[in-house]
Amino acid sequence: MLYPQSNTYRQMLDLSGIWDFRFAQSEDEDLSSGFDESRPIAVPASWNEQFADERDHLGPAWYQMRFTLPWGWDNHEIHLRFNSVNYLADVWLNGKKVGQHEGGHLPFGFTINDYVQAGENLLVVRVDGQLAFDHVPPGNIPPGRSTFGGFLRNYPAAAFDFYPYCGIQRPVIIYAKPKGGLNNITVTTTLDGDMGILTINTDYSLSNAAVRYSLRGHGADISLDGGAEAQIRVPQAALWGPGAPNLYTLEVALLQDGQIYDFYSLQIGIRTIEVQGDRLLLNGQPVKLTGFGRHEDFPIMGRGLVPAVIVKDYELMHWIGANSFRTSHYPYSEQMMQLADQLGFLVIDEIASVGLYFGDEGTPRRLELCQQYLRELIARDKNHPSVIMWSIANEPDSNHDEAEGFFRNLTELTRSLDDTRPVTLVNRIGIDEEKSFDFVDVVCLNRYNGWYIQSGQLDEAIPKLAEEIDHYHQKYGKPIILSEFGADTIPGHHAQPPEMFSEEYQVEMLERTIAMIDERPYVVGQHVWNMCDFKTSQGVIRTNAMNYKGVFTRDRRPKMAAHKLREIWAKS
Ligand code: BDP
Repeated sequence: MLYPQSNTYRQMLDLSGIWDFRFAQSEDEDLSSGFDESRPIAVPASWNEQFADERDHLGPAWYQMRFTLPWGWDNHEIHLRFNSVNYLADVWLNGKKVGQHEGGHLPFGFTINDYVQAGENLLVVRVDGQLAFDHVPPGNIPPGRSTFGGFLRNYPAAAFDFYPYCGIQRPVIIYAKPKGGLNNITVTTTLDGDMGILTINTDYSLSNAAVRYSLRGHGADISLDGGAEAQIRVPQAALWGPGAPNLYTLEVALLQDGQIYDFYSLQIGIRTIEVQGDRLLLNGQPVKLTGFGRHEDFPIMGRGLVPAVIVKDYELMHWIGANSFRTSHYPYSEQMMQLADQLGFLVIDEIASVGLYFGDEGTPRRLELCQQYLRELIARDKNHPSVIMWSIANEPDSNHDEAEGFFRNLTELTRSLDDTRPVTLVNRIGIDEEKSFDFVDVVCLNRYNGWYIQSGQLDEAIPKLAEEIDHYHQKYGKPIILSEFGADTIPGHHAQPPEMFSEEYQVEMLERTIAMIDERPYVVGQHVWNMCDFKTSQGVIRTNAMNYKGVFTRDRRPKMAAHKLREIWAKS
């Protein structure tokens, strides 16, 4: 799936702005032809923090907006693209149903030539963010079924630890492209000595067409005429990696009778990523990940796209010496991914399969959704050099008998869609028999020794964690990433000797944990939980409905631990 772009052959119109909004009066209310009474709402943004009431109202709700097509689009294919709507979206144009999409963090779109009209068009979207046991991620699950659905109920009752923000959370774009033009471009890169090899697959439906490929940058200026498949060899390739995010511009021109008919340009990084024994190799060299699990979360915007926050977060990650992050616990915006390529960050790209449990009638539907998310994610992110690994789940109940088949299926599906990147699953405390570690490539462990277990006792916690990590290493011989470790920390709360929730305790826990894993070369990654404090559901373990494990506050001010991490990571 190509991100829309404007050039001589393609045009796009961003529908961001103030739309009309109202909550549905009932489940079966039908406002698909439009409505008069409404309140204004910003798009993109979650709806929950925009109003003075109804924060926890998860829908359904109705959005509408009016637009007029730009001049000259008549002979083109016209597409409507939603970059992210959480959770369930139903779309009508001029009163006619265009389609539906389930799942909150991946783009979807429709060809709308049969729906648009000259003059004004009315776009109506019904969005439902209500939690349900057979959604992914799930919520409102029967008591006792999983960690978050246990006796400690949170509100809203998400089976995951972040606020279930709803709405049209990323831009809505209309774009026009030449009929039968470029639909898809897939680029993979390999190395032969210092020769970079690009293998390109292009999809289009125009007949009697040819394709001209041009690659420019870092001294290269290569043009090649071919068809849907091509290979470009780049002598003395400037490789992509953290610290040297070398990108080439690949231009793909679809030709008819020697004339350009359609055109698309993309940024390509030449790099390899592989697992060899218990190491992770980037461009053939062992790489160690430093960084964070994050969230797309900011006051008022909720999970809505805020370009300034994206830029700020990369600035802070650079300042602190991070080289990577995991898209915990759902795919991040395409803007975030494009900047990862440009700025040289390594990304573990995760679908929204968090809070998964087994043993009820929802499993088949949850599997279907995870499969759909993987297909959509890989279609969206396959060309990003920054993406070095696919994560198929965060902390599922993966010791359940049903889990093995479930995750084997997802692992195989991932490999069939992209065999160039390792696959991982992120395991949680208390899963003694992780069913997936036999078949995934990288062992990701979320561990809270010194927090949820051995609380307040770092002298006990660190050796226990070391023992467990060594056990996993011996058992599987695969690279290990400590994908979460951390401590809730109220900014400004101090204690000597350090105690839980104080800034000193967070510093000491992170410092001692990192010192321990730094002695183990097979621990190829350390991702602190979390980069920033973030909003979650109300519950007895979440003061102010916040998770305070950030090393930065929610408004991006450093806690003591941020300075400590900067000192530690500067040395590595
Ligand atoms: C882990 C989850 C993460 C939570 C974190 C925590 O993966 O989503 O926010 O614990 O409790 O279990 O802070």
